[in-house]
Amino acid sequence: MWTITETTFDPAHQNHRETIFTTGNGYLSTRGAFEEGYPGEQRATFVHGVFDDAPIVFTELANAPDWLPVQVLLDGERFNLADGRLEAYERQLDLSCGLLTRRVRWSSPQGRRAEIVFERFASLANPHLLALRCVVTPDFDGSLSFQAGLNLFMDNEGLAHWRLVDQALKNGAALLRARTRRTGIELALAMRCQAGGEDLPEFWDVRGCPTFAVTLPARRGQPIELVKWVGIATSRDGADAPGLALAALQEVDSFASALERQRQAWAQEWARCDVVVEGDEIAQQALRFSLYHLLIAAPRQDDRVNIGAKSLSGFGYRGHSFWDTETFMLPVFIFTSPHIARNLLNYRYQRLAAARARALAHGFEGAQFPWESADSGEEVTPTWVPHFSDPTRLVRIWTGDIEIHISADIAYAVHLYWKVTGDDDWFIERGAEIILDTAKFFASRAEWNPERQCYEYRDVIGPDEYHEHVDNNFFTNRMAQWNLQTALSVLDWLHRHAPHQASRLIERLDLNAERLEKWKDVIQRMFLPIGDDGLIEQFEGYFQRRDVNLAALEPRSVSAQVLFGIEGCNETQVLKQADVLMLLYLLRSEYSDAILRVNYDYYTPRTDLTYGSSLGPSIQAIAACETGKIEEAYQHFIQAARADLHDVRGNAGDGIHAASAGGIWQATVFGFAGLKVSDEGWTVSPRLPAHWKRLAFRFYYRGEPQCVDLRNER
Ligand code: IFM
Repeated sequence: MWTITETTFDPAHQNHRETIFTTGNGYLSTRGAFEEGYPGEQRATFVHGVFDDAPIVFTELANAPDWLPVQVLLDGERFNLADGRLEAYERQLDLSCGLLTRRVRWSSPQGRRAEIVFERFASLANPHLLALRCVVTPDFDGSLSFQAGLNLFMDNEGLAHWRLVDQALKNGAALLRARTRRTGIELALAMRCQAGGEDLPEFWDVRGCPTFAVTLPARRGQPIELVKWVGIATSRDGADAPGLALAALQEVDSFASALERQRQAWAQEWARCDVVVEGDEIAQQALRFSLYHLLIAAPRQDDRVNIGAKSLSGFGYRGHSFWDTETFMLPVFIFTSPHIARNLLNYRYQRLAAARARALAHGFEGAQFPWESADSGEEVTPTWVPHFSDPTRLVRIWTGDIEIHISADIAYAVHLYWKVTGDDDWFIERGAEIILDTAKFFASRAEWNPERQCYEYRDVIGPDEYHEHVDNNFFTNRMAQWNLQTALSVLDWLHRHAPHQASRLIERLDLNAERLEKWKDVIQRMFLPIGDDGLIEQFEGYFQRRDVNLAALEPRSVSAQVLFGIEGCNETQVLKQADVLMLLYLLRSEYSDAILRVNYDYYTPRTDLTYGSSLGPSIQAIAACETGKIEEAYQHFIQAARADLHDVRGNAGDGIHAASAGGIWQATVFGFAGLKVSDEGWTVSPRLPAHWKRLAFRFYYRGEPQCVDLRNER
């Protein structure tokens, strides 16, 4: 199951499908909009790192000048699906090689018929190259025209980010240069088009929209092919962006050979990452679809960028990154593509200075990473946004102020990368500093409660964002404690294995004896109560909140927060996503099976799994596996699998839920296969759903490729 196929075109779902059919190569992604355009489309290409200032959200990925436009005219009648008659339609994304194909049979309003096939891909072999082919087989004798162009005039839902620098014809290629209005990033597109093996003869120097055109005789049943090549580069890639864009066009020969290179490049990706499930086509498709979307968003050549919560596939969250990367996506890369994981962690390392400035601005020490991060590493969470059901009201967003667990989540990811890859050099040079400086932050952020004689974190938001301004969120307290404990053992390790770096970091971060004593004290006296029965209260006072029977509210199609309102939901025990269970998953070896079971049983019926956060179901699936509830785990897994393919929350048009994509892989590998790693090696404890016949996957452990192939014995 390597394809996603659509056999009818329904304009009501076009934005969702644009997300699903996104193509990309880790440098950029282009949504699955039609080459010729369609009313209501959300046409977009996003290039990693190309941010520009925007009101309310501070900064956003700027929708790049469009490389897609192709107009086809049958005897002068412009092909488009809003006109004429659509006689046959199929769109297919080949996940094995990132090729998007659309095949239509169309009859114009005047009755001219043709089969039109579009194919396009973003080259993985050369990230600066984009390829598009259009083959038209007319059912009439007459003329056929192609107009293939570039379009500067793209915007982000009304906000224009681009100024024209210039455009020109250079050695047969059309060159368009643009610059973002506030950040001054230059982007260059170079285009070359051929029909029937010849360059298109006409060049229309339309301002902002350079276009090549040709009109050819059309003969019934004789296919005519247009190939459009676009080179793309930005000033982030080097001083001469136009030169780089033009250079990408030098290497092209035929569409077929470029596609062959594309297949080879993708084959290498899949050789590392593929997961095989036999006996369950839905699971198989969901896994490959998720991996495909992670792979097209994964920066291979650039360690100055992160992956946004919606990857590069939509306008949602404006390209900002959250803990979604480190906690949900990064494990996939750590295990299958360590070079990509390292790039993503370098992004955080390079933003330590901004994280330090942020801690200082809040009156703390160390490094406090922002809840939402973009280019500079400063906090870019919007402070106020329009209310989801009444846009005339504003809602205060508190996550950027108080969802502090992200700093520990990043430290956790650094540690996981080190543990799994054994990359001591990177850890000594960079990773250790992240763990030490986030620990420093958590020690200074901890508040001493003299009555209880313990340390606390007051006024925070945990992973469950239905509850704001809570005290002693267990997840936050325990992850902060873990961060401090890990920092001490890292220091100890550095003293033994890299004494020079240990001294450097001690000096640079001022890790004097008094400070380290304080760390030990915070660790020892952190407020972390667990009930006699093993039940953990998510935060202080949670059990006093109104209990709601979520099951009794079915059937429903909106989240509990929409049902009860923001304040109303805050007063209930309903969770948006795993919180205590998330912690028990991350620190699994430190809590007993009995503790996991009692908390799973308590929190699962109170979690808004279908309509709450898309981050929820995959973690719930892993927790269910760990408690031996395999069929229940499978139901959670399927909920995650449906998130984007079936647009369960109705917002997939905003972009892929990239954390859920990572969670699906984790649920399979850590949940159903039960993969666990330690310093001694790795083990699996398979607990496959009854109908799965086989589960096989690969990963790297300490630089060596490993292979797991499980057959269901049941
Ligand atoms: O990071 C998540 C958060 O956990 C839930 N709200 C959406 C964010 C972005 O996906």
